[in-house]
Amino acid sequence: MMPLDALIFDVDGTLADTEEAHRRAFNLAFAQADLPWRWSVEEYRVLLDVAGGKERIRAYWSQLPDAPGPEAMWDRILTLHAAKTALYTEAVRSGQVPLRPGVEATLRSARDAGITLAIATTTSRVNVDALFEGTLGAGALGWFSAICTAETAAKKKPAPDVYLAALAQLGLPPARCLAVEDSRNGVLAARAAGLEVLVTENAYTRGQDFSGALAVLDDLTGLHALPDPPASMMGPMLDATR
Ligand code: XBP
Ligand code: MG
Repeated sequence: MMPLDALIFDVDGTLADTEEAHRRAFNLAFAQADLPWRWSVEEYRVLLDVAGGKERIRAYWSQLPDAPGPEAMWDRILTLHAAKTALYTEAVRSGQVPLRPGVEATLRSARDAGITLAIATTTSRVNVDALFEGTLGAGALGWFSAICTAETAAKKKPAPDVYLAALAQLGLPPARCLAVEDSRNGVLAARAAGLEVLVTENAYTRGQDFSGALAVLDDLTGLHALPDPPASMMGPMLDATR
């Protein structure tokens, strides 16, 4: 394995356990729109197979008996999703969702070791900004040399587009980068972009098929127990955290 030049992080479920906040925001937006839709945790776990909040609403609505045609849906979906995003950003900006264990230490040790940081997420940019405002502060967004979001790449994970966009912005080959993900969709997207992937699973993704990942950890506090690779890839930053 080549030495590491960059770490490319997924956001939802990886930097922070945000999907519960997303689920609550979806349900609140449905209630405010007088829709009887309420996504349970178990229902949302299945719906998370569809990347992208707008696409997720469409996938759910389409299977209801009274669903209109796709064209008639889209404007209503955009309105619902905008309301959901406002509710979600308010929650995470207020600090309701902390970073996952080991994330801040990993970001800081990567910076200390001179490793470039990037983000490749399916979520909306405004959600990324709100998460940082509610955790490390908006200034920490400056730690990332590329922040690629739903607005960067139309085709969402498991398509590789958002990772390809991050690699292009970094001007780095995939062989010198490592993706950090939480879901099968994310592993498939990163692998399709030629990247090796480290998985930190969570309550929503535990048990998914992470075939193709270099290692599956509970969280980033487990970096020091990494098998090789990616341990040798991450050597400089692991030393920085010792
Ligand atoms: C996870 C997603 C997003 C979020 C909801 O993104 O698939 O759709 O669930 O956010 P990732 P939006 O794991 O790639 O960070 O409603 O803004 O899509
Ligand atoms: Mg994710």
